[in-house]
Amino acid sequence: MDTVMIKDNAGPQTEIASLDDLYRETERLEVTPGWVGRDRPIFWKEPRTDFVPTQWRYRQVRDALASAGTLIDVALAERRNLILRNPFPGNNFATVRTLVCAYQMILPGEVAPSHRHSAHALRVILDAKGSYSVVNGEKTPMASGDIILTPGGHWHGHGHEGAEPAYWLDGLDIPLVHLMEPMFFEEYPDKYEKIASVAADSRFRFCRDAILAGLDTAKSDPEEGHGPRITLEAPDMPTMGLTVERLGSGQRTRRQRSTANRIFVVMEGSGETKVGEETFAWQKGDTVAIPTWAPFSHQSTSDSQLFCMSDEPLMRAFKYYRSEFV
Ligand code: GTQ
Ligand code: FE2
Repeated sequence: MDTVMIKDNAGPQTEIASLDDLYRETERLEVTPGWVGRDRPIFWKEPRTDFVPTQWRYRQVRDALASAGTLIDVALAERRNLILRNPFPGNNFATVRTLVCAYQMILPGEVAPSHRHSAHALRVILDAKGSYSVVNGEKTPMASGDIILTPGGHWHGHGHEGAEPAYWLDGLDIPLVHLMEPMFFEEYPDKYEKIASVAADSRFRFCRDAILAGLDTAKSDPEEGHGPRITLEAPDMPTMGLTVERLGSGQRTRRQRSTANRIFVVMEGSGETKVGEETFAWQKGDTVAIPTWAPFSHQSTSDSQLFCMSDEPLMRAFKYYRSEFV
């Protein structure tokens, strides 16, 4: 075997006469041979993930949040939320690879302090009357069936002028921000942002009636991959694809898989979702996480609306998107 001499200004010449020498040298140089086997390989044949298909039941989490009401003060905690942590060992908080969800509750009379962060956020309002969000100074109602957007970098806080605790589901792209590392977070200087305007008709709010009206004229999918479906356009938060689909009682969708990571939230109705080998029976407010490439299909048992948030737009933009019926 030929001997290669490496000139190193910082030290003596190193002679590499054997593979052992070579590996000692690659370690010293902070490079790693691309040809060696490793515990976590660099390539694999098709998408695989540590994330597991998981369901969370709104009723159960809501009861826990109700108990948290007297124990946690939002003025101190900032948000009274319970995060839907995907239950695989070592996972910190993510729900799927790029997205995280949490159920949140605010009590009548409370105001949750304003802040802003790089992560884009949205809320699917489950049970709320009289609560509101303030997004960049604009106060907008958060009522049952609404979907509220908080694009990254926008100040936002929440308040409640109603009589009953208000519940919703938050969805954010924090795991993606952690991956790419552009995180900024700032508390509002005076804690509570002044309300500059009040708008029921806000670009940050898809109100329940508008969503239902959109679904009334939505076309059904000839391939039966989904029910009649609308896309919620959110150009300020391009990391997330947002849709709402309607499933009439007894309607099924075809079993499919895609590279996108998806989270379904039951806005209305009941039914079940098969993911891989598992079947999750759901009702209003429940959440189902579908990691990349897991085959899934829905079947409703009453008229239902399913909200879906996914990283499909990212997958498409990067030319990573693939899907098939299985
Ligand atoms: O309401 O601003 O569930 O910043 C997680 C992070 C909610 C919020 C969450 C947040 C919020
Ligand atoms: Fe936030």
